Amino acid sequence: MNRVRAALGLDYLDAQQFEAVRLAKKGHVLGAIAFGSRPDYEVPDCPFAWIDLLTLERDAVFEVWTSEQPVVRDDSYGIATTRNEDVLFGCLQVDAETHLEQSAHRAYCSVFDAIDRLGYGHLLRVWHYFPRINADADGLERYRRFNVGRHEAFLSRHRKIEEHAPAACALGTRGGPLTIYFLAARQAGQPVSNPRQWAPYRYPESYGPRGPAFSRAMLAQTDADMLLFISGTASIVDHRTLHSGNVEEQASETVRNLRAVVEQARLADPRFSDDGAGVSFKTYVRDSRHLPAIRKRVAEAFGHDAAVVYLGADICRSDLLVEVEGVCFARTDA
Ligand code: 3EB
Repeated sequence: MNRVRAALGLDYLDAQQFEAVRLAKKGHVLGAIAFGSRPDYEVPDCPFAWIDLLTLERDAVFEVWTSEQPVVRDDSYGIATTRNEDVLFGCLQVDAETHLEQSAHRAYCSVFDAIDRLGYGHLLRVWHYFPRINADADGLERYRRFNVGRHEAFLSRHRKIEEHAPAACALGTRGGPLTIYFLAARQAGQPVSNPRQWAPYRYPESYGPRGPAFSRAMLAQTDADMLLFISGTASIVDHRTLHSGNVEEQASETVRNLRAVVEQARLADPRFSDDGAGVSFKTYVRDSRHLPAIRKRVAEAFGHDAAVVYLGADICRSDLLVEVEGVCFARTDA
């Protein structure tokens, strides 16, 4: 399998901790994304976005990606990027009030063009956030319009979705633009499927004219670590939402899907393990009253070692109450 030499770091920090990391790891911060209340802090000098979601347990959460190797900043091509020798972090924000289809298409095309020109042509993981995700726009849900634009961008740039779809998630915010941030690499990752679920890009047309272009997970090998990017995972079996209206059951089904994806990754590479430590989750909760029930299930499943951040967000199917994304680090030098 291809190797990414530089080890990556991921932490979910509060404002003070982030400030400390900015100083301690100057020149080694790939990017930072803030979730929570409107920032009253100084905008950092790395690619950065603020995303307007409710944080359920803390004030603000900073998702911070760091690199053992020093990073190079490059904002050509209209996207804020940093890179080391092997991976590139990028972040962009575009207006998403209307014409979401076109906005998504343009944004994705500019991502593809930028990563190709910079020589990091393989998307590993992409995060998408935009407001009113479940709202109707001229007869089609905004999430479905987003899917059309994303799909068309893969076609426009001659990328086969089955081969190139990254791990991803798409969540609804309280306001603001369409924010996209991503990790891309010089070497392709390995897409991982979930035998319990259809590939999203093969969903029936009843979920929209174009399926969502993402893979259930993406495996990337580094010298020191193996990384597994787990896409937003929810209570979906085959292509159907299960347990409509039942948050406990949805949380349990989501855990079964997370385990199935991790198991699949382990088949692809036996050096991968899922012993709770080294796992970070972001858990999206549609209705904050469901937090205790969801937290209970996640803690039962993954123990208290796993780093879990809880965010209030709209999920891309209106009948989904919970979604969990993850990053697993499995050290392979032990
Ligand atoms: C699903 O499995 C649930 O549109 O990028 C999960 C992860 C979901 C990513 C995306 C959507 C996306 O279809 C929704």
